[in-house]
Amino acid sequence: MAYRSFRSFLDALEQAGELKRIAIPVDTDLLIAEWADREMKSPGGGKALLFEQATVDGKKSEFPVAINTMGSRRRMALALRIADIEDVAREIQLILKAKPPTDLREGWTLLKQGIHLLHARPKSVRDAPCHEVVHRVENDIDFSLEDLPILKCWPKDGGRFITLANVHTRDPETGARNVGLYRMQVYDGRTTAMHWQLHKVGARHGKRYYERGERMPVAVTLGGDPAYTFAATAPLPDGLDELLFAGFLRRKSIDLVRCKTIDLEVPADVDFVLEGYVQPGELRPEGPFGDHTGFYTAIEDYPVFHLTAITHRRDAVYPATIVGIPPMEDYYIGDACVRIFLPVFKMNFPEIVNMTLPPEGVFHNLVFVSIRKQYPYQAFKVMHGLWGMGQMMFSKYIVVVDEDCDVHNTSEVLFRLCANTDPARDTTVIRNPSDSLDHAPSEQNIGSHMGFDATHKLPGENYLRPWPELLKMTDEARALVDALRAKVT
Ligand SMILES: Cc1cc2nc3c(=O)[nH]c(=O)nc-3n(C[C@H](O)[C@H](O)[C@H](O)COP(=O)(O)O)c2cc1C
Ligand SMILES: [Mn+2]
Repeated sequence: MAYRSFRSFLDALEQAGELKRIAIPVDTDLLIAEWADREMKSPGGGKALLFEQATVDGKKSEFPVAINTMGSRRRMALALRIADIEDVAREIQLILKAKPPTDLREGWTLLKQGIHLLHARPKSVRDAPCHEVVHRVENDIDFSLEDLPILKCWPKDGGRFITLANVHTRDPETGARNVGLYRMQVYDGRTTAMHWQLHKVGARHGKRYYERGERMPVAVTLGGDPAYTFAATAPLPDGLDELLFAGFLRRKSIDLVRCKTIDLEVPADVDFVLEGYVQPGELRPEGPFGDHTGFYTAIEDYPVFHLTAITHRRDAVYPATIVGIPPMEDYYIGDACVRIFLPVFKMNFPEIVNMTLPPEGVFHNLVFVSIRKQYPYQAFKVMHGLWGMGQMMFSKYIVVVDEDCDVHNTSEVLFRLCANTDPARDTTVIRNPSDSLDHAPSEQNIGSHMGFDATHKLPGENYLRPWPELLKMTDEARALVDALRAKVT
């Protein structure tokens, strides 16, 4: 199920008619971004783009640039090599429900699940495609980050940004690995910013090293099986290894290879590895950056990443994305994540039927959740529960609707919201941590969130009249009109 390389994923996209090759020179300074933005905003997310002649300061780069490779439901499924994201969700649901088998068929199913989980554990290897070409900073001053086709995305960005960086770090106390997708602003050929925000695991690992006064090894990988990048964006609980999760997703354990200049391991088949370190206490202004909020995030101090080596495959492709006013590629990444983890939400809240983060809310601003409501104030219980779950803490607005409302139909949700709520009675405003990128709260990282109970009201919810009935045609009339319409069209 796994891809041997990022290129083989691009081949699969091309075979599926999901990739456009662009053979003419296009510059990495704004032009690839503008081209990709139009593609991402075309119906259904457009196609993936492969810029075969990306130019940097007018000079053709050695490496092509791939962008929007996960920017549709179809491409997201192709990235994980599955027919449908729901297949993974079903598998996770099965594992969560796993119990001692009571008959042979159940036993067989469990066994197969066990094998998949066994496959998930990473293995160590010595030879790696990502080491085909090795540039150590100490003895190879000719090659630097300036040789990579790194994009400048928006006119007022503080510089070029690596946008699909899989950042590998280790907890110095437990040795636990983490991989997070954090952007990196290029300062010069050997130095970048490291934009792990306050609430992210990379930042927590960093804090441990700073407390010990130790230099922190950091490895950044680009490309390889897209399952790696997807796993790096997934809001897994702290301590759950993204590479184990990626191995589970692609049904094949990941081959890990030791880095050349630091004591960390990375997937052997990625396209590029940037090896380096973060020095305790060193901070430098990062930004501005045209962010997925649709606004520029202001300049702020972030840790600095110092490069010690760049290694790459001989046939490396540079993977990129851009973020901005929705809809963008990242919506489809987040959407796949919510669908895959729906069983986990349902396990915690059995009343949850469906849930989505619509594109307009750029991840955290808006959540639609449908529930099977049985008792008074249950919608509020679900909101508070979600606000307490990992990165769901950032959810600015949560709208809870009844189970018969399709959360993927924003128009239907807004109808329920408008029709079913009395604002004073059916809303709640709470205090919670805010996403670092949210510019609306008066102060960064803290703010208020609002929940809307758009479900039908039960006795005990201060609704003093009988709840009316939603209009619905009879099945018989519907079938008859289906038949009649077939005669005229
Ligand atoms: C395209 C894209 C860019 C992102 N950029 C950042 C970033 O610069 N900083 C950050 O902290 N999170 C960023 N994120 C979100 C993190 O990848 C996400 O919160 C992830 O779960 C963090 O992993 P962690 O919990 O292991 O830290 C980005 C996500 C996407 C999809
Ligand atoms: Mn993590």
